Amino acid sequence: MIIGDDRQIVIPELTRFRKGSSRLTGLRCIHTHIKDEAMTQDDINDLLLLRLDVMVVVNVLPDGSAGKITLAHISAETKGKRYLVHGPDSLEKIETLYSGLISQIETELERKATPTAVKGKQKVMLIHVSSARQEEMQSSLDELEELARTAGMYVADSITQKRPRPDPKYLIGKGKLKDFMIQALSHDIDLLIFDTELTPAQIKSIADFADINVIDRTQLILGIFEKRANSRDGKVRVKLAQMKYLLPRLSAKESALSRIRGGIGLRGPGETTAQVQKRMLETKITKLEKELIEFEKQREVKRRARIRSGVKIISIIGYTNAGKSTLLNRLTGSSLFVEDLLFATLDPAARKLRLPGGTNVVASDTVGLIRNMPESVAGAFRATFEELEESDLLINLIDLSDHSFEKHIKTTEKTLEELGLNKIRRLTVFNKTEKLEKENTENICERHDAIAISAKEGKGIGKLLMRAEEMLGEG
Ligand SMILES: Nc1nc2c(ncn2[C@@H]2O[C@H](COP(=O)(O)OP(=O)(O)OP(=O)(O)O)[C@@H](O)[C@H]2O)c(=O)[nH]1
Ligand SMILES: [Mg+2]
Repeated sequence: MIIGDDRQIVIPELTRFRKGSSRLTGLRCIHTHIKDEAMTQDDINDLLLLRLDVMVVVNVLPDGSAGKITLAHISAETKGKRYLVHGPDSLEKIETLYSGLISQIETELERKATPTAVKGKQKVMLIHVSSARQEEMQSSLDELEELARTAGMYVADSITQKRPRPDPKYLIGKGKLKDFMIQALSHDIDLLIFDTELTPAQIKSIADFADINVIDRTQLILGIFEKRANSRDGKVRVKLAQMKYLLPRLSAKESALSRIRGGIGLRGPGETTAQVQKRMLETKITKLEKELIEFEKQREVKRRARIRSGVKIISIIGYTNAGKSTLLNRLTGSSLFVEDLLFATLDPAARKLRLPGGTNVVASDTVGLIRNMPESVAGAFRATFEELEESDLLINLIDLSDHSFEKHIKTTEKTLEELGLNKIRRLTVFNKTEKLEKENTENICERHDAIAISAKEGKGIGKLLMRAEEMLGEG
């Protein structure tokens, strides 16, 4: 039993006491109203946002004794009203109604829950908020959905919300956010993913809003990178990116843990521990950065050796999932990891290759690009891109079968410019063209002065190699 006063009630973290997969919290909130009013909208919001078993209002009579009682509970209906209110009525009536009610609702909720096909996967809801045009929003959401799928999640729902300027505190209006939260909770969502980078303050205030996990696009990408990194080098980079993302958000996370519910705010007790954790994190960051410098030195040695040998370097760059690793496999007969997932490659490989005219070269793969690459991630992987500097030729590989291929080209252009790599000779290559009309492909190729290939089926590879050798000879 948790007892509050006339101002607030502090509900501690109770999940470890829960048994089974109950869909409600197991908490019943009973409170009094001294004015002669029954259930208020705030009471209902608390019921829905906290997934309480029931919300009970006891009206207090002028002499201090208990009067009529009102009871509200979450409805198991997926459509229509999300809650039901009974009363005001006498205590006896409400009591009869109450027996067996909760287990009945839970059974019903369980029955209507997640289909078995997605069991074991995290059920997520995506939220995109911006002032962009509808199609722009949708294409961004599509990509977020791909990212979520790559992370092994099940996307149950997604929402777009047009807003000229983001709300500094909640990103969207408080009312809208409340509606989204209730929608998420009633669909039994495990996680909300925002299609943007949230500020520390936004994460805190959104997480304080309801008992639901919230992450942003950056965290999702970091999570994928974490799963994908195999080499020590890659692992250190990802860890570093994660810590740099976490550092400014530490205090926010701390107080979200010791969160106060019921719509009444109070500072969590975690503020000082956050300071300690911050210092620890800073120490770890310094250590990892040192380790990374060691890696850079080793790479530098290898690089020098490569330059001395005079072997030309061809690097395959492009948007994530374009087929870069597939192409490198095709060119060099290797068997690098290829997957229809974003960021399959985090540990780029380099392989020797002999071109048709007899030129020996080294061909290398790169980490895929994505639009709006989070700064923390970009920073940690920048060095691996800077190595592209010594390339004699860049093969810019583009998945022509992707509707957003023109945006992908722009992202690559922008990245190359930022890294000062736009002076290096570049060959534009369209991949996955076996999926498209030949005539159409030819037109696009002409416009972009590009070569069409299918890395998967091995089409156009000879032409690509010849063109590459020609370009290498030119300079
Ligand atoms: N239809 C078709 N699919 C292809 C072709 N080339 C590659 N793919 C597929 O595209 C997906 C991505 O290929 P990868 O080689 O992993 O792509 P990547 O560019 O290395 O991707 P990341 O490492 O994740 O950035 C895989 O499912 C491949 O089988 C092609 O020519 N045609
Ligand atoms: Mg790859």
